[in-house]
Amino acid sequence: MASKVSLTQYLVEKQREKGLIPAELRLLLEVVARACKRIGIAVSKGALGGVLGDAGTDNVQGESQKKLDVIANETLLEANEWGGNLAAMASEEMDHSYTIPHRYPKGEFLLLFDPLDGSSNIDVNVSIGTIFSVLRLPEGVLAPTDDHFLQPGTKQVAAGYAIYGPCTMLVLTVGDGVAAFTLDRETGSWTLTEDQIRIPGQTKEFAINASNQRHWYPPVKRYVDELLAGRDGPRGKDFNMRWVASMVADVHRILTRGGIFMYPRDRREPDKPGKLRLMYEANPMSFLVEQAGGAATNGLQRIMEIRPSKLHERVAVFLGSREEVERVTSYHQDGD
Ligand code: AHM
Ligand code: MG
Repeated sequence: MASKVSLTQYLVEKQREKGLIPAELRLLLEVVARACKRIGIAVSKGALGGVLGDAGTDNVQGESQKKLDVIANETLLEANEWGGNLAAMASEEMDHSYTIPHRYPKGEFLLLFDPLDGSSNIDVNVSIGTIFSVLRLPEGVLAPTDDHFLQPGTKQVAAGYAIYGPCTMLVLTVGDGVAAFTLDRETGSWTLTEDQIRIPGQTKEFAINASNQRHWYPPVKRYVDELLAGRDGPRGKDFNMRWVASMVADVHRILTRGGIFMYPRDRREPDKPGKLRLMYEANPMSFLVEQAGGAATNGLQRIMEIRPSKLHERVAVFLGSREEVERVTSYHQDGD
């Protein structure tokens, strides 16, 4: 391989030499990457592009949408609907799945995305991103509906995210490890900058929104209290805390240098299983983290084995360095 490997070369190798992915999936991922490039350009224009601020609408979960939430959603839909490799798409920003219109050829894959993750950071110029996941349309299905998306994360054939930070990066798995590509803004191409990313098993860094502390259930409180006790506590070492409030940025840091990310369910809404969305956030991030040697649970079970019951299902999330995720999960054994 040439010294600089492009996204296309990387995917062609997975397709041709390793026989890991069909050509249709490669083409689909290239279109997703192209859409992310476009979203990244819109993000980087900021106030000059008129993309900041509220859109004046609410999404299906009653959250107010930012202009960029809407722009990113439309960019992904438009880029992907005519490619011929998809049967339908589902988005955090849409009530129901979007079936590929009849005027375009239909493929065998389903694409899910959180078009703009970290919306609260858009207007303050802090890293945000796009998260995506690819499933197969179940065999024999001619007209896909929301129900056909309700597959456990173990069925994902690809997942990844684009992060719009100081540089724009694409982090991807097709089930053969995790690779990171950096966008060369001058040539417009994605260049492989890290392959086979590994998350260290141990860490000294954790990420949680500590302002919710008073609402936490005992297992999470116990785990974080032990971290905060530092070298004099049961863990015998000092821990550092980081919370960007963009899952993409927090997970990117963990893939880069280790750590644990937590968004637990809490007492504010005892009937809700958490804040983050299983299909658009937790499953794709869990696939990446597991492929990098880490772990991801909801405190009770492996996230990727959860059988979703609805498209916009929420879930508690503990992911990152394996030993830490196993520890906090073990604290949940007697329930919370
Ligand atoms: P979003 O998809 O609407 O942006 O919400 C998800 C985000 C995550 O990126 C992040 O981890 C979390 O919400 C932050 O939540 P909080 O503001 O409660 O700290
Ligand atoms: Mg999100």
